[in-house]
Amino acid sequence: MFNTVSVVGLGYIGLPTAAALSTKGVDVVGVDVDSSTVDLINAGRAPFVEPDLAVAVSGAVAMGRLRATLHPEPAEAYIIAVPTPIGDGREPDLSYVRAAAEAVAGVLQPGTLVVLESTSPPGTTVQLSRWLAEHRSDLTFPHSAGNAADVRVAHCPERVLPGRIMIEMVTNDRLIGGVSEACGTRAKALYELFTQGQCHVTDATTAEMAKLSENAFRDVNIAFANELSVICDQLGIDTADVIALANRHPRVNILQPGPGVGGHCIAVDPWFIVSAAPEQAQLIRTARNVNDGKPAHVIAEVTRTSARFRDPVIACLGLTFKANVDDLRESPALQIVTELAAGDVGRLLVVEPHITELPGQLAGTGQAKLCDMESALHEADVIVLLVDHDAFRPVKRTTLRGKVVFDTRGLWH
Ligand code: SAJ
Repeated sequence: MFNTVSVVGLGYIGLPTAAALSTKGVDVVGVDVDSSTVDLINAGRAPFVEPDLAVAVSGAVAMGRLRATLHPEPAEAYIIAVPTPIGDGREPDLSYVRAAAEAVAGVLQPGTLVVLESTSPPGTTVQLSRWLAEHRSDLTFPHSAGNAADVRVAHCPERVLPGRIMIEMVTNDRLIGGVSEACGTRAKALYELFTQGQCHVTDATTAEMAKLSENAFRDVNIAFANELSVICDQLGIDTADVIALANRHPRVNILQPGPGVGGHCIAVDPWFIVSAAPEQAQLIRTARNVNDGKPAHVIAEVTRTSARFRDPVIACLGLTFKANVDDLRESPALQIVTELAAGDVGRLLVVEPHITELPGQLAGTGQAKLCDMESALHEADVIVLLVDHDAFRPVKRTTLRGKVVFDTRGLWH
């Protein structure tokens, strides 16, 4: 039913989607503005680490089912998976979606489907239809022509968890939001090619809001755990004990506190809701602020304790935004270590098994060095566990004896 599909934006979502589609007998043309990404993919390599992705990409390219280009070519369907960041004022920045719309508009034909996968504020998919229409007065679009439109436009928000993308890409249910009913039906047919989960069809704006609600739900629940941890620190009570015991109730399931919430999704998407309904989004805004405030709490505690030592050595375990990934984007751990370095709090020994060199912002301070776990734990006066990597789990309790330990994740509890 679809012979050629184009995926616009070959990042954490677009490339795995392109690889998944190419296993279903579809010819996939990936489009990206970054020529080094395009070259790498055409050489059969993935530009970032995600379990099972490298083998999927090399297989798809070797079979001739996947290739990458800088400019869109005619296809039966386009999947747009570009970033939707927030600007300085925490307003959604839709410039990448608009640029993608402008890039594909010129190659649209009657019958083409355009799907927006990027997490987007309510109304963006309808706006995408308008942006496409601005460039093609010869075609009709669903925001004005409904089911009769030449071009079909839908939203199908990505829902995969980094670290499990290749599995969840296939097994998760999908939300399909059509700008018209016909758009929803067509988009469902595309996703049913490679999805084993159910495809739930609704309108575009409901699908946008449902996706944002998923991430806001998680953010609010993590904020609850983070606020509890700050309260327990203040009262001298062990947070991990409190949560473990409270979770023995059949209807209580408190998430894990941490050094803050990172990544490019949960720390960003709730702001789209706040920006769409600033008066009403009280709890969602507060949760964001609670989670954004957590790194400062960790920094203050570590700074206060380290001041008790002469020339303190501080082991910082983990830099990534969450466990078992190599992704440093919006990482609270990186923010904490960078600020400890800038504040000259002590000599910092950074243990991060998923990277090979310190990021520039940290290396530049001269206060931190990348270190293996054994020597960092041996030398340290203060140990700050920031990421719950599996590699940190088997630390012997005797190694920690006599040191001040901040286990922000409750990993060693
Ligand atoms: N975190 C905690 N405590 C917890 C769980 C997470 O502090 O109990 C922290 C993590 O360490 C990390 C941040 O929250 O810093 C976010 O991590 P995550 O694993 O909860 O989520 P993401 O950002 O990797 O992926 C989320 C997922 N959304 C939901 O689970 C509702 C994923 O399914 C989405 O596809 C993704 O956002 C996205 O792209 O929107």
